[in-house]
Amino acid sequence: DSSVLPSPTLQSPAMRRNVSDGNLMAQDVKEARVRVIYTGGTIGMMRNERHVLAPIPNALVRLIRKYPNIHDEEYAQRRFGASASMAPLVLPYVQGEARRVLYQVTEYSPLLDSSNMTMLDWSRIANDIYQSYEFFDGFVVLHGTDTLSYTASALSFMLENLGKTVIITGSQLPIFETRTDGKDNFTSALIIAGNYVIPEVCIFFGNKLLRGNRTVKVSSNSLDAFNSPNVPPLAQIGINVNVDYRLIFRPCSVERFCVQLQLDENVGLLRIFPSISLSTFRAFLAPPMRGVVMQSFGSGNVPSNRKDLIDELRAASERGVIIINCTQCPNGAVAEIYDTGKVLHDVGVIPGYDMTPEAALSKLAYVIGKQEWSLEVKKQMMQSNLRGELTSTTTPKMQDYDLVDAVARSLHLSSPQELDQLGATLFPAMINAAVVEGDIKKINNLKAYGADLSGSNHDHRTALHLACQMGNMQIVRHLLHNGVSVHTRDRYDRTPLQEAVATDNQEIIQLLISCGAHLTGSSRAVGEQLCAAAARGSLTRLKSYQLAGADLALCDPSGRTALHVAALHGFKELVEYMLPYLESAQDKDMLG
Ligand code: ASN
Repeated sequence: DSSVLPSPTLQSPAMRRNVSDGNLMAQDVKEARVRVIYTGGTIGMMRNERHVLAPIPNALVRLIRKYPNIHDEEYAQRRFGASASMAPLVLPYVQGEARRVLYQVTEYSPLLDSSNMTMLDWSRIANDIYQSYEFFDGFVVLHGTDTLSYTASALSFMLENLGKTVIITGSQLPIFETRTDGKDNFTSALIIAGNYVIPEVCIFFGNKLLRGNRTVKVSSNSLDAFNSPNVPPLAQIGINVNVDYRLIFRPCSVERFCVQLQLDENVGLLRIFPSISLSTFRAFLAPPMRGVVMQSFGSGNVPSNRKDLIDELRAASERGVIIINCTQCPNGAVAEIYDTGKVLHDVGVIPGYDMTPEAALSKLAYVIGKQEWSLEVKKQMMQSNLRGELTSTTTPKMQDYDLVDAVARSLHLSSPQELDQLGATLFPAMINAAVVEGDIKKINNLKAYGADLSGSNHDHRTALHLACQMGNMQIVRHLLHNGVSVHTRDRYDRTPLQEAVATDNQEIIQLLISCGAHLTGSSRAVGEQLCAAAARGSLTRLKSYQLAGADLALCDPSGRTALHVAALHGFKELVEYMLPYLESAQDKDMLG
């Protein structure tokens, strides 16, 4: 009955808020739902009879249930009663966060050391996220560290128009050991996935949240195993969680979340070295190869005096092989500043700018896998910034914080923290004022001054909540095109979609739905709203809910449908409208 709604076991109870001081008490906190996909990796390994680490099936969840820092059994008992052993796990409430995180672990079989993972495993993860997307606020993938950057990069492309937080993490030491980084990485990933809308595939490791497709594994033994050499962390975890919202890459098209599962495996990484033989080079580029990441020296240079190699590159490119030039340097980008690099352009090699080899390789597999794109479009896409994976020379620079700087000067503020705080206070208020006035020009000016249009106010409400409430279609569309999330829930758990339903603005409802918005909360709560609308005789509201994806057959907590209520009050028009829907729902029930 609840195809668009989270499963009933995961519903949040009615909110009781401590209004007097604005602080949330632990028992008043709302809930967020996170799905954990556990694929394997050291985090869940133990030493086997050969004294080496290997994954142990069915052990992780059993351990977590006994670990009070990762699972609050008392809350689970209170919340889910006797069936608590089958119920979701509960992260104890973390002071300062808006929501308590409930999480459900899906364990893959077999659990894999990530060195054994293939592109099929990436597709399985992507598909599992896709299938359960509307039931959860965010996703955490537990994964081995060895190929984690490849998986994160691939998922960033495969998950198209992603609107929710996806975090991949793992550890260097098993979570079962006394000294482990697994516990911190896992709990921090859960907290962020449940509390922050960061619509990217990220890696959490060593107290940092990094953009997945910018990462590389840099150490086989440090607990700080990942680095993002060309982009700063999206968030840093110290005593507090500090998210740098200006860095977040947001999808800016009005399209629903979807996945591309098709990847082309005929791709490869070719690392150039002095005196590389022609036969090796030729063998590598030979069919069925369709896409190659060539890792060149320094800022994109190859031995330009090796005519034999250059001719091979030209021939491969003419055969339709897409060749991307990336640097072997851990840091920096390719640029045509030497003769030894310029030659590549002339034979059809495409600049990969500052992409990591992991990102470039998985992007090739994704782009070549797109049946609907021509070779020309594929080449164009490889040079375009699709998910924040590259900085091209044409990426415009933002006027950073000019306005805030001016106000800060007059207030004698100067430290970076004070400036950030001022920006976080000033901008949401000014954007809200512009939304109320319906002034797109002002919104654009604020953006040019460095305002984050996705920013939220003290009640966690974004400009999109307000624009939906005001019913201004033009502003709603503008905000969506600027990447403002349809999934942010405010302090009272309301989404922009609920604002649009509450004002019966059906055009806006439709637009939000086409951008991936969906109803949240329990089916019973929606059933209650439908019954309330029926009791008022409001056919418009019923239609608004239906447009937003609600099933008119949903019941309120006493088991009544809106049809019962409309009949009771004698609202003939409503009964006539609902009958066909409820009859067909009943037919389906009987068949099922
Ligand atoms: N070999 C392990 C893996 O990638 C390494 C780890 O998780 N730390 O699965």
